[in-house]
Amino acid sequence: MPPKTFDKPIFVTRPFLPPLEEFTEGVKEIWDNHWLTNNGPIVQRFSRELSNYYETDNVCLFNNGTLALQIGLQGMGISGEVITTPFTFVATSHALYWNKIRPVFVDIEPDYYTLNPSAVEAAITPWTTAILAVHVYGFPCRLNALADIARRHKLALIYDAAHAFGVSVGGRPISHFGDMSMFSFHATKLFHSIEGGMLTFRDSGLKQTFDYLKNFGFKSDIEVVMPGTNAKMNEMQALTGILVFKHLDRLVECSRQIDATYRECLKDVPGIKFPPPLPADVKYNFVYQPIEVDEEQFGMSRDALFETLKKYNIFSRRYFYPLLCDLTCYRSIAIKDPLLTARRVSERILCLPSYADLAVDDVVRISESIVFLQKQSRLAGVSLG
Ligand code: T4K
Repeated sequence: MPPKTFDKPIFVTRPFLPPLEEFTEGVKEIWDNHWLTNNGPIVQRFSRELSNYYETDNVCLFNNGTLALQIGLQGMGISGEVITTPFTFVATSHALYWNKIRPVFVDIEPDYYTLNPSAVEAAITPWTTAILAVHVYGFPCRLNALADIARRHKLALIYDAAHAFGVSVGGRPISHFGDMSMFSFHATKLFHSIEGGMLTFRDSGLKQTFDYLKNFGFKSDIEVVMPGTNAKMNEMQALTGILVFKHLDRLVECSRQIDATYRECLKDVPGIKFPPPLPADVKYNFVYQPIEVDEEQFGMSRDALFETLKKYNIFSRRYFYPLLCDLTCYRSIAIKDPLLTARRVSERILCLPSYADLAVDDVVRISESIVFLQKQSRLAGVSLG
């Protein structure tokens, strides 16, 4: 029997909202303070909480992750060429572009879709100044291999950790690796502050520069020491972040159960591949639910599955397709790496709905729809793609 269509759309994600009473209580404080932005008391409190959580004073908050990364690159003085991944959200390479840096796209690895260290090393030129790697879906990059390459070639190692809030490796927060990490607190993330972003960094001397750059370059009310921009987090964002933060462990646990349910329900479906379980020393956040769809084995292409699921009110997403290097704005950049893995993965990847409020019964229903479509397309003996 065909699966029942969901009454309401099930999107790939849905922001977690803290209990309204908690939010109202916090808003009263903002009203009492009459302080809305420009490093207010709640932003300062949020910053302290994150400093404690990440065990570092080298934390700087921003109004979104994209500007955090842009300013981070600028503050570190990165220029020339930066080796990066084409399998990520556009903001990663946009941040390079806004700093007039040339992105050099190289291939990813097949299991966790992070930068392939050998491909990185092969792409180094005299103009290379940094590696910008992405912990895509929160999967930690090849940390040791990348650190080794960066050290030997004297390159900065920067992580786009937009997806990796709450991830740790060997008991160390993911922010402890590399020279700088950027986290996104966008509403679509497991942990969010409506919009928001954070930099963590090794060199404490950078803090002052980042603070100047996100506030027009002001040193005092009459002294502007650099041409900064406006990238400050406001009090409403910080309040939301503080309230969501209190629920983080539960959010991760709900997402873990969703992951386990999908894996169980879809384990025997031909042509559906999950990333392998992570090494035991990785504490993961289960922020996305990526699967790969092999058209030949599944009987239907990834795109056909993506479209057909919509008929059941299930809105998955092709994060990340197309590859960045194939987008109109980056197409003119010459690419030496054939990007074989990135191309294959990008053609097959599909992120299934996953968010803390998604009931496990609904995950089972989504999975049943996928099983049904696979069987149906097999019976039809033709690809719907
Ligand atoms: N680096 C990486 C690797 C990133 O993934 C991102 C952002 C960044 C850097 C930049 O960080 P930020 O500057 O954003 O802090 C979304 C997010 O907007 C973006 O933050 C995220 N990555 C990217 C992967 O996903 P879209 O264009 O796919 O979002 P949208 O509006 O289509 O939302 C997805 C689904 O979420 C919707 O179908 C419905 C649901 N939704 C969304 C919003 C905003 C809700 O239910 N409620 C909502 O309020 O980019």
